[in-house]
Amino acid sequence: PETFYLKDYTPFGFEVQSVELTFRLAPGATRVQSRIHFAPKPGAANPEFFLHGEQLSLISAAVDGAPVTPTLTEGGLTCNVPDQPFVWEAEVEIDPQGNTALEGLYMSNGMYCTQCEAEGFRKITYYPDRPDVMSTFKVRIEGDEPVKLSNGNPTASGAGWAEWHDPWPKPAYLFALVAGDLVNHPDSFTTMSGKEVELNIWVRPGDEGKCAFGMEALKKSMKWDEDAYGREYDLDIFNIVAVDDFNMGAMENKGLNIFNSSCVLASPETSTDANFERIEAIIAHEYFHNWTGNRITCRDWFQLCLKEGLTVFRDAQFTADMRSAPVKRISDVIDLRARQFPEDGGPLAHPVRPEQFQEINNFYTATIYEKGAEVIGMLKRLVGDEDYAKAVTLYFDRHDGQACTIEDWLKVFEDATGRDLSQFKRWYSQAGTPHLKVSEDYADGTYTLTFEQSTPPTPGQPDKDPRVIPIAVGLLGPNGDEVCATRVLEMTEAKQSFTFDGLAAKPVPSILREFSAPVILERETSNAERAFLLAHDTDPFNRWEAGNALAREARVAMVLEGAAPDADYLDALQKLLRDDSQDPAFRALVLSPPSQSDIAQTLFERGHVPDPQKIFDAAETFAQTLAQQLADSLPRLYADTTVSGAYSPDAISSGKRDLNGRILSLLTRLDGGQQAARQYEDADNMTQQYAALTCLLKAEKGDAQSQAFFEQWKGDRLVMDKWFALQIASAAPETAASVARDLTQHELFTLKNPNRFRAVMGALAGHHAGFHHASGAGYRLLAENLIALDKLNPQTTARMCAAFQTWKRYDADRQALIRTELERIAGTEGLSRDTTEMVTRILD
Ligand code: B3K
Ligand code: ZN
Repeated sequence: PETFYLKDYTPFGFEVQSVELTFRLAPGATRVQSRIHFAPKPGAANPEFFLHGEQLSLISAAVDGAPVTPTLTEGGLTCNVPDQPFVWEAEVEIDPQGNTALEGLYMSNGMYCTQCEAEGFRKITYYPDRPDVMSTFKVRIEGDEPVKLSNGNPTASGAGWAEWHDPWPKPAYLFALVAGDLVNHPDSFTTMSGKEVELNIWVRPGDEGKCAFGMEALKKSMKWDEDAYGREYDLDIFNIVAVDDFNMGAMENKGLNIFNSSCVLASPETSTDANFERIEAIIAHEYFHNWTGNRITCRDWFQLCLKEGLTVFRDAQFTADMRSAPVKRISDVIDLRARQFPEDGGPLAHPVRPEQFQEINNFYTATIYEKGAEVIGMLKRLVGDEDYAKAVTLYFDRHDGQACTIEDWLKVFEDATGRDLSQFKRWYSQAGTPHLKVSEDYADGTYTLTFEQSTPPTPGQPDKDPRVIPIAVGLLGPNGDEVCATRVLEMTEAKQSFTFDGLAAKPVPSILREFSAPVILERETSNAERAFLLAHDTDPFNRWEAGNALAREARVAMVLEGAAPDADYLDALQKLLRDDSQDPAFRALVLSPPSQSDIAQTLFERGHVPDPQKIFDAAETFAQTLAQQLADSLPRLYADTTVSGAYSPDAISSGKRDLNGRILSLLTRLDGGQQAARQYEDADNMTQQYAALTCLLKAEKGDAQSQAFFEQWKGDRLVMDKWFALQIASAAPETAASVARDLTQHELFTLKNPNRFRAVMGALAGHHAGFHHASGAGYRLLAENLIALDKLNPQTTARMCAAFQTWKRYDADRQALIRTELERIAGTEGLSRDTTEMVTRILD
């Protein structure tokens, strides 16, 4: 397959002045007529007129009204066109019904919908399908469907047709069309300049009752973007549509966001607290794209982090403002370490701005999104809040309506602050997570911290240059008081020292507060010091981090030395659990252990070969010991954290329920599931029902409840996804793969719905000891299903291949088993470009 390079960027030779599209909808044979005004760009001598197009049947084409016969090529067409402005017209036929890839125009439960990012528009009609080609769109939809939506504002409609006009020039990847039998949850929002905007969430009949929360989240997002960034909405109407079959979470199409129904539909009975929080964040994310992504878009797909990193950063700020900032930060770092660090440390490592790809859909990664957001966080920390605001305002002023690059983004910071960001730019060009080694020295009241940075080689990048690393540091005195408030050290050299004067005694340092840079901190320290920080640090992130390090060291000692769970750590946990002055959500986070995959990564980094079964056993032993030690207080703790009264998904109640769920899981280890069974019976919301069922299944006491749950919810696809996933997540390591295999035979399992596929295969891949069971059954099952899915849906297949990315961590036997499966996938005839690229990179 062809490889595309950043260095090869060339602008398109034509302006697109306007686009008019007419859709005659029919499931197996939709006709799309296009009428596009092109004008050669001044200065471009005889540019090639190439339009992308895939899986299209060309019916007719004309230039300035005269029929033409274009040359059809691989992936598009070329045509002779005049050297002055002209009108291109074409009619194509497409097959939405047969489109199982869920890219372009497809059908989900009888409803038409589109997904164009990144390169799906070319499956709708012939077009220069690249983000730097922007135009206004007029769309006419003809069909019997009662609801017909597209981007922009509605202009006219009649029996069997509707017309839309989007006045804001946009790239084709933001095009959207929806048609079907939908019902709406309406509302409105008055913008800061007093314009009233009509808001709708469109869903399948029956789902109307699950829209209210999403609508509130949307209004909060609109208000927040005005308050925090001065960004106002710019159309008369904003529509959100929920779709069951969707490859990812949601899509920010201009004025017509399309959502995976799992990321917008919510009700207390069917959604957990975690679902509510995620929905709020994704609605915000897509809405915020209206400015960071849509009004200012990307010049080419190598610049993807320009919109994604920034929009993730903005949605994280929003969540921090709506909920608890420290809890959000801790959760984000847990997520970064779980998803981005393994990517950065393995065969799929790539820079935040990649320089090459075969299939761009394979680059919607944790590196582009989450590390992309971390880079913006560092920039903000370095320049300060005020200059950040100045620079971003300049970005909006200077680049509104443009398709931009990372250079444009950094330039507004340079211009607003006078800083030189050329070294900082390495964060965009160098892959890999820097390791930061710390050593310390104290003499005569002066404390010195010395840092050394190094980044391991990544594919195609053997050597790395030192980066700019903002290191937020505070110092605590021996009695636990802070003797030096947070200071941001700006590291630019490979090795660099910083001093703190006038100290009465050797301090305890709190380094990388708020996780001020996405690095791996390496520091020789003691458990006593960690416990001290857990008790006294003023930075909540580092307090959590100290507890997390204690947990990690305890696990590592158990796995490597067969040690007993560390007594001091158990002690510290108990104290914290009982400390009612602490936010329950924070206590829940401290109580949640590092994931088993995380421990495997730690062991690997320290030169050991991780044994997944041993890691699993250590986790079990630890939890059992903790439960026993807390035996006397668990019932009271459970009672104290139980939330009663009407369900509300707010941060305080959900934090409390999170803690309560963790206490219940400890309690279940002692009472054989009695309390969990009671909670299951009494639960009037999914959070408590699901938490109880999880505990019961884990204890192998939940057969009856699992059956009942199935009967109660078999009609609800989203709840059934939870049921599928939970069967696997709660299975023992030796049975996880066979449980998953049985579930693929279940009547409700289908390859056609990405949510269901992810529920089963994602749960298998997420069961560390089960997936990596020495039998290789987990690897085999995943490979078989990836091969089957690839024929229908390459995008979701390719994404799931990442489950194998950590394979080099494990022993030779496991590596051989995985290699066999990867080679089997790679050798499959007709394998998609998406999956081929992923498997090849992982194998390399
Ligand atoms: N921009 C979309 C993701 C598109 C993925 C294409 N494979 C959603 C988002 O990031 O908001
Ligand atoms: Zn996004």
